[in-house]
Amino acid sequence: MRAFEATIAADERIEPRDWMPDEYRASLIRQIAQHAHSEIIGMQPEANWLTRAPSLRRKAILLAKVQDEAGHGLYLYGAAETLGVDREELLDKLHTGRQKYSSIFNYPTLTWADVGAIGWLVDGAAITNQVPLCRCSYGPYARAMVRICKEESFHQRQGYELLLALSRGTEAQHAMAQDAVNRWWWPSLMMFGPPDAESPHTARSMAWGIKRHTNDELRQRFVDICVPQAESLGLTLPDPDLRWNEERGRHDFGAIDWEEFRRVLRGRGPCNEQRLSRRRRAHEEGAWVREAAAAHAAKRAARAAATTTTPEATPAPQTTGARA
Ligand code: FAQ
Repeated sequence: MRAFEATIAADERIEPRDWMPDEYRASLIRQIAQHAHSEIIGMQPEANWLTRAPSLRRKAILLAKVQDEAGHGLYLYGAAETLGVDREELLDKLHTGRQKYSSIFNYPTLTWADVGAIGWLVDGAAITNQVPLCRCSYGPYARAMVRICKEESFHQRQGYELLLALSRGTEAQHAMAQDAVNRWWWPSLMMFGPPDAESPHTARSMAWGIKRHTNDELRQRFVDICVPQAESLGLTLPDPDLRWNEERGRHDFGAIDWEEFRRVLRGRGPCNEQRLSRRRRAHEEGAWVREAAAAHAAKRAARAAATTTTPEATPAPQTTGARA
């Protein structure tokens, strides 16, 4: 216990073999699993546009992004496994609704501009939230986040660039970009989680160095980053109360509809059912791949064991007979 507290106080990393309080382990498993689930469920809204990307270049970029998200899921499940849980068990909890994934992925992608809005706003919010997680007190999670954040920043830039092209395009394209931003803005602000006063985990996660900032602090940071970016894009953010507050040196913004957030978390968002049923189906349809990979690994292991023979079993070199 003392070694754990000293490591946290010195802002050093806890590693898998170190002793840690049960609640610390459980809270990390909860957060990392939710994060991993978000990455793999988060592939669905954008994958919806893979076959309809407007050019080969856009399709290649989007394919790379969606594949990155699968990779992020894998790093994160790997990080969770270092805490002693099994990946199959985590997936089962996702499929049976016992573990959450981010609310944001329960909204539909109605037009091509949504791909840009997801990149700019959703990946932008993800980076704002995740850069501080690179300093998380749990080593494997912190290290996974470094690589994930590098890839997320490419994702964010592709979204911004896509929206800029639409915004500077025809009137219809500009309107499509604006409509996408109007629909994704408020759900993106909800990604940061409930207000601090209603966040049961923040205080303890901050004391343990898992989280470095509160939900409201990060949400505010995100709003301040987005306002000048929206101006450069030539798009407006759908909030009549959004204005610079000279005294605070930050932007004030309107009230978030927390009832909508709670509804989505209860499974009643526009796409909750579709997202989970597709995920379950993909898991079932992928069973043969997992079985084949396991059979292949077992065959290789058996072959390796057969060729690694003990010295006693090795036939003695022949000393008689013709010599070359
Ligand atoms: N959606 O006490 P807090 C991505 C839950 S980025 C659903 O504040 P905490 C990249 C929370 O789990 C998205 N549930 O909790 C990408 C808790 O539930 P529980 C994923 C939410 O942990 C981009 C309860 O509410 N990012 O995928 C949400 O201190 C584009 C109370 O909340 C991460 O997961 C929500 N928005 O703070 C992929 C980042 N917010 O467990 C594809 C890592 C809260 O008590 C395309 N996670 N809840 O039943 C975190 O930083 C934190 O876990 C927070 C929540 C900030 C999400």
